[in-house]
Order: sequence, then structure tokens, then C-alpha cells
Amino acid sequence: MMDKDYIPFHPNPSKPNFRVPEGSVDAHCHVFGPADKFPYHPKRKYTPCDASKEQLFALRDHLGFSRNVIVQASCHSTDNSALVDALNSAGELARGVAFVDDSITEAELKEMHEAGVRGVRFNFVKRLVDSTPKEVFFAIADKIRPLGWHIVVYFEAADLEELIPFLKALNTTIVVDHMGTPKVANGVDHPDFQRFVNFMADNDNVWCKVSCSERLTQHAPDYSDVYPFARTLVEKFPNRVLWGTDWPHPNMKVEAPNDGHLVDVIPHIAPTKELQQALLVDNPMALYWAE
Ligand code: 0GY
Repeated sequence: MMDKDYIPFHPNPSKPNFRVPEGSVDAHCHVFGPADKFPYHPKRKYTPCDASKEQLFALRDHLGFSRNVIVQASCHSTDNSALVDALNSAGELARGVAFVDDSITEAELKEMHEAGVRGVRFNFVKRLVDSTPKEVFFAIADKIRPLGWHIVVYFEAADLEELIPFLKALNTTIVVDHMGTPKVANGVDHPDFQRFVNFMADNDNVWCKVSCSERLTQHAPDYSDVYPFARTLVEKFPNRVLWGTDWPHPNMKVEAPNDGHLVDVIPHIAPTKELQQALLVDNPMALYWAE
């Protein structure tokens, strides 16, 4: 168990200058606690700042978004109750991605589906989770297949090469968090990022989130060093990209970003109305709200 080691989220984010299209989806954000109601997991690697559903929904409205995709983070591990509670409150305005192990039952999955869960997250980031045998992931993939859910994967760029055979063998829709976490100082031509681009080009079941400028940048708060990475992916794969705030920015080691500034990154990475509509509305609606 760890003491609170969080840096709190921005208390008063600005109104973005960029107006997102009608019906936009923040496709990567979290709810945390509140700990007195939804305690953090004993095996967590960090303790986040409480970030309630009410605060998330207020941010959604403030930034001009219409819907959220709420992603389970490692600090709540397989206890998805805060997530499900938020989904039940949001109704049609939110969908979720859960974190489960292979003991999950059909009945539990069905209950989560009814609340709005449409995917599970497999986390390979070593600083966040202990390693899980691949058989466990395959067993989970088999259990969620009948529900039509997809798999969100979070890994560090250097680990992609080793993961590719496994990701292909999952044989389902995959969404990669945060562009596969490139090291932006290396530039877009670096083999690690090119491997990721080629992986998306070769596998049309693979989507990615062009999110997390705040974590990838070395130039906060303008994030311009991240633009070429995200823009490459948006322009090459316009129908397989999603965007999210990553609010409340768990486990940041530096000051949390102003979420209004993060929204102002969007026109730099998706420069046309068509790309913005796909990124913020059509793609997330197709993946999370299709029946
Ligand atoms: C994120 C980022 C992080 C944390 C988690 O599951 C998690 O704990 O996702 C991180 O520390 O990079 O965007 O979800």
C-alpha cells in the first residue's frame, strides 16, 4: 500500500479555443474513488487523487464534449465498481473499458455490458502492473468474444516488437493506448515509432488513441513535439484513431496539465473538419455506441 503520491488535476482548466464538433467523445478518461466509497486496490503501484464521476461530467461539459469513454486504471485493479457506478449514472453518455482477470464470470460480464462496458484493458506497463501470463489474457479474450467487446492495450514502445505475435494472435479489435507511447525526443523516423505505424498499416483491426500529449511531451504546455506523431497516425489511419483527455492524469510526476490546453492540441493533429469529425465523433461512436 502506498501513501498518496499524486499530483492533483488542474483545478480550473481554461475553455478551449478550439470548439470540438457536436457530439464529441472524450475516449480516454478515468474515475478514481472517492476512496471512502470505492477504495483503491491493495496491490496498486500509486495512489491517485480522488476524481469523482461528478467532476468528470462537469469537465466534459466545460470542454464542450458530449460523451466519455471511462477506462479502468491500475489503481483500482479488477474492482470495477467505481467505473460501473459512473457508467450507471451517465446512461447513454458514457461507455467503459474494464480490467478483469480470468475468473470473471459470464454473469459479471453481462452486468458490466448492461452498464456500458465495451472492452477490457490489458496493461503491460511494468511500472504499473505485475506481469500476467499470456494464457490468462487469451482466456479473458475468449470470454469477452461473445459480447463483441474489444481489447485496449497499454505498453511501452520498446516492448511492441516482442508483443506483436501475441497481439496478432488475439485476433480481435485492439485499441492501443497513447500511440504506443513513443519517445518523442527520438523523432517520428525512429524504428520504434515506425514499427508502430507499420503494425497499424499491416493490421486493420488495430486502432489507437492519439492521446497523452501531457505525458509524452518534453515541451509542456504547448506539446508541439508530440504533434508530428499524432498527426502521422491521424492522417494515415483516419478511421482508426480516437482522442481523450486522460483526465485526471494519474501518476504524473510533474504538474498536471490544463485540460483546455490539451483540447487545443486537436486542430494541430487533425487539421481538417473531416479528420476532426472522424477522430472525435464518428470513430468513437462506431466503436462504443454501435449496437
Ligand atoms: C493512463 C496512464 C497511466 C496510468 C494508468 O492504469 C493506470 O494506472 O493508466 C500511467 O501512469 O501512465 O493514461 O491511463
